[in-house]
Amino acid sequence: MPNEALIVVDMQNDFCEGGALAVPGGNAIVPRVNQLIAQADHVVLTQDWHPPGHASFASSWDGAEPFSMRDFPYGPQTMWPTHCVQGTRGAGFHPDLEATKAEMIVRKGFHRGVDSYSAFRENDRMTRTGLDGYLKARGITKVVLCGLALDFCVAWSALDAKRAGFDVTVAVDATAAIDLDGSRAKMLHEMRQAGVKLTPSS
Ligand code: VGL
Ligand code: ZN
Repeated sequence: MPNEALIVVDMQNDFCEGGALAVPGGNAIVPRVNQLIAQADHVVLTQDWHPPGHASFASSWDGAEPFSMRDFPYGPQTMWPTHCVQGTRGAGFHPDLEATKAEMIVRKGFHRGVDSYSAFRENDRMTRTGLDGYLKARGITKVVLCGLALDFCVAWSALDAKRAGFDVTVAVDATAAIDLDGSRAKMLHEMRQAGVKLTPSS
């Protein structure tokens, strides 16, 4: 459909097996993601793109453990292993991802002190990436999301897309989850509550 865009979230080496923040099942979804790309009229890719020493890295703080929580000026923030550093191989797209057709690549997480799970709004919930305006300027009313990780960047992007007024579907079979402290079930529930469509439906 011409008014529909596929948003492929963070299909990067560091989020796949062998990467710094590997999501179990990340490599396995690439063929399914490529199928969705082949069927789509418009494709947007997102790319997690952190400067060295980013505030979301446990390594940026004395004594912070990866996967622990830390209070940030904007609220609680998970401490992640160092990942997707700008210009590194880990920040690159999965080598088998069919990226050629992408019309737009949204980079996020480049402000040193603010993380950005969502492709629309950074974790301070204030700073906007511009994707909302870009899609609307192009007449897009419906978005389909896939990629990594289901319970962080895909879910936050889907919820923000819904808040921004788009018709939103998540292709769950083309995602994989980190599942930190039950985050997979929690975010699936939040998405359903918000009116995000989940396919294949269960
Ligand atoms: C992501 C944690 C940190 C994601 C990005 O793509 O889901 N998760 N940065
Ligand atoms: Zn990140």
